Amino acid sequence: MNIKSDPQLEKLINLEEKRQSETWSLIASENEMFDEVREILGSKLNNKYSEGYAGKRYYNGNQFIDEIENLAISRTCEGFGANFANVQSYSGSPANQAIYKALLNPGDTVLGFDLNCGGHLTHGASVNFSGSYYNSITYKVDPQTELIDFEEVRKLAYEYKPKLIICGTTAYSREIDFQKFKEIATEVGAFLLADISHISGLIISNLHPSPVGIADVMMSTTHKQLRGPRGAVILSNSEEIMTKINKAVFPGLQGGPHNSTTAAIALCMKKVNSREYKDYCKRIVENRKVMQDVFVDNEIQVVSGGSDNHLLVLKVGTGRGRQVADELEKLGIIINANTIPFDPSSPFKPSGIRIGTPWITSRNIDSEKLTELTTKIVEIVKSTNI
Ligand code: DSN
Repeated sequence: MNIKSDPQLEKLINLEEKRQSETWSLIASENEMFDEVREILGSKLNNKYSEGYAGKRYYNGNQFIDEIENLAISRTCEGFGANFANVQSYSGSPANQAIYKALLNPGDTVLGFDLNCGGHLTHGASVNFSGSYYNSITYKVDPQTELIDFEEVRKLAYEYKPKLIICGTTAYSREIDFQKFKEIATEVGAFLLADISHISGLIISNLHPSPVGIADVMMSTTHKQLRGPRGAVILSNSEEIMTKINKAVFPGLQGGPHNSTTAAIALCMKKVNSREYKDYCKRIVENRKVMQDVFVDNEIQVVSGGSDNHLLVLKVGTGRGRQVADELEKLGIIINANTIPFDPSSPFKPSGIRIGTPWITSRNIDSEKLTELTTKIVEIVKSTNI
């Protein structure tokens, strides 16, 4: 990249781009966006303000922005098979904030997945808005199986009568049973939110069951498996709920949408609705399986004993996750230290690492390189855990 007016910044951007090309990111939430998506993000759509929604904008001159946003909405609905979508949220956390604002009042009870067990900050962590403005209760995994403990979900739901139950994960490697969550939500009269940010590509590709038609509301970031811009989509089959969500996004929380992002979502939703993309998602899962087999063969403990999706959480010794991550970085392998269920250490010094395969799959990693990376991870985990 050339930035004639700012060589200092040019150098830093080029260094980061070089770092990305010379290392292998196994961070489960990261990916290489489609090239054309990246081009759209630099478009002049960015110059335009367009508070409101198509046909109801506050400023003039939005005829093309309206068409672009409508295209993004219709392709998102088609891709996920949902009736209604909002594509304006700036990213995943603001999208979840908007859903809370639409469905709850401050102080209402929310039942979400524990952060240490694989949930997300916005699912009720005490340090986050979701845990400080709302009465947050969290369910965990079963300590033996390390699978979501539905008995506990039901028990807590009956005890605390949440207004919202959240099923969604950032570090959980197993299939989510949306139907079971819905049954419990219905029994206690709660809304069900499915945060599918990590698995939306697998859902679109029919490699994971879809929550559409089950959960009341769903959301996904667009930059993980979907390879789109940093943004988010919110989906529902209920017009009533989507009307509330639209109001919560704008004017409730945000001003003008980021129109380049909206256009980039329109493109990414076209691209993911293809045979080629579905094959790509299959390869994500296959690559994860290859890695998992090597870890298991080498007696490295995998949380829950395995995975059904794109990621693995490995137990690397009490408090040793960050050390493993740092050692791997020296070898050009980028992963993140992660808590494990009931982590005996702290989130700053967690006892696991999380590994995901979307980005290496986007780079068409071959089997030789995949084996090489996996072997290095095994070596570092073993040498650190002594
Ligand atoms: N930071 C993302 C992840 O790593 O899963 C979630 O927001």
